[in-house]
Amino acid sequence: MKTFTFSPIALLLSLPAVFTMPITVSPRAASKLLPCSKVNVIEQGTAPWSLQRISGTAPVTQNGRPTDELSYKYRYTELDDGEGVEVYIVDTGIDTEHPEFGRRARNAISTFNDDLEENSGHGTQIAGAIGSLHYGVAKNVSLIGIKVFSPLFDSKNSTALIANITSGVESAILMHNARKAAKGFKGSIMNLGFGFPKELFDAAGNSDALKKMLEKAIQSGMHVTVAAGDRKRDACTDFPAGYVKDIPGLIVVGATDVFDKRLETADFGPCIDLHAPGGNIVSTTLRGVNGGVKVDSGTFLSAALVTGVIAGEMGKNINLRTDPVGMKRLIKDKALKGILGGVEAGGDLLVYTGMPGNPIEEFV
Ligand SMILES: *[C@@H]1O[C@H](CO)[C@@H](O)[C@H](O)[C@H]1NC(C)=O
Ligand SMILES: *[C@@H]1O[C@H](CO)[C@@H](O)[C@H](O)[C@H]1NC(C)=O
Ligand SMILES: CC(=O)N[C@H]1CO[C@H](CO)[C@@H](O)[C@@H]1O
Repeated sequence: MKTFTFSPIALLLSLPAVFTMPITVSPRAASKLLPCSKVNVIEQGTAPWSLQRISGTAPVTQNGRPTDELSYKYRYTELDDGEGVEVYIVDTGIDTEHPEFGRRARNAISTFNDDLEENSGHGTQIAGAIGSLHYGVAKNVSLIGIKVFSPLFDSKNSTALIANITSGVESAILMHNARKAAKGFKGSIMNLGFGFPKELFDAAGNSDALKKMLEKAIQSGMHVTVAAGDRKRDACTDFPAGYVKDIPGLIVVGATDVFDKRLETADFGPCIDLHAPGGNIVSTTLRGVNGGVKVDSGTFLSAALVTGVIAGEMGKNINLRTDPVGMKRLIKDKALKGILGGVEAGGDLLVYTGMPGNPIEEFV
């Protein structure tokens, strides 16, 4: 039997000792990836509550701790650190020099033809929740910024706004297709952490362009995660979330708080596939702002967590790497069922990495 050494990430984070426990992985993945049925479980004792919640079956016990304290426990394995998986973040770009990303982040394209610099922080928050060292689910993914929003440009022109998003999505598809034949390609995920009301698309006069492009993304074998929207209304009326009715391969993510209740500000309803933590989520932001750390709430953060979970699954389920529909089924099958509050209108599932049991909590 092969013995695993300490994961470099555990050293980087100065985590408690790595311990080994048997975990269940699908037999197909096991035969391909594992010399035996044991794999190291890494426990990060300095995690945000959101990472503890997605990697255990039990609700988070705060025991007096604030939600933004970094003392929760995240358990994962070397197989689900997302190594080699490429995540296209269609947003405001990424602060790629942020030390939380190591050398794993880059900005590929800006639809503004500018210097690619991230001027908002929003895209960096998303990138952090997906794959930063301390706040990220998949601590070894490749993060690729596709800049389609910028506070420096007029966003009131809906035609230009939709054109930019559509063009950014198209760029991601082209890059994904170009990478498909490359040696060691492990698959791609497109993260869409935004939602706009239908009226905006109507005003833009080309409401189907983005939808068609997203259909193409699914057909080309990209996994696509979508924020449900944060207008406190039916997610079917916000887009791209509402496209899930016509493009069932999209994964629409609602948001919950630390009590496993739907986040009050989040969209709801039958267009939600599943929920993930989205209230008071600690993540990265621009290095120049508050030391590069930000606590924030919204479905853009819950969708990012699901992106990270999918990246993890891609390490374990090789057969689903370019099968968005199959991956969506797996993610929904593994999710915790019937435990959420405030989700009567739909999506009573909480994303779960499948890590058995719960961390041992010791309070003094
Ligand atoms: C990511 O994976 C690469 C390749 O396996 C490895 O060399 C590197 O140490 C890993 N990085 C982290 C932060 O785990
Ligand atoms: C809005 O953007 C479109 C596409 O970039 C452009 O053709 C149009 O002139 C713009 N409209 C206004 C009012 O600036
Ligand atoms: C590719 C594309 O449509 N780019 C547009 C993005 O938005 C700005 C205005 O905010 C336009 O000037 C670009 O042409």
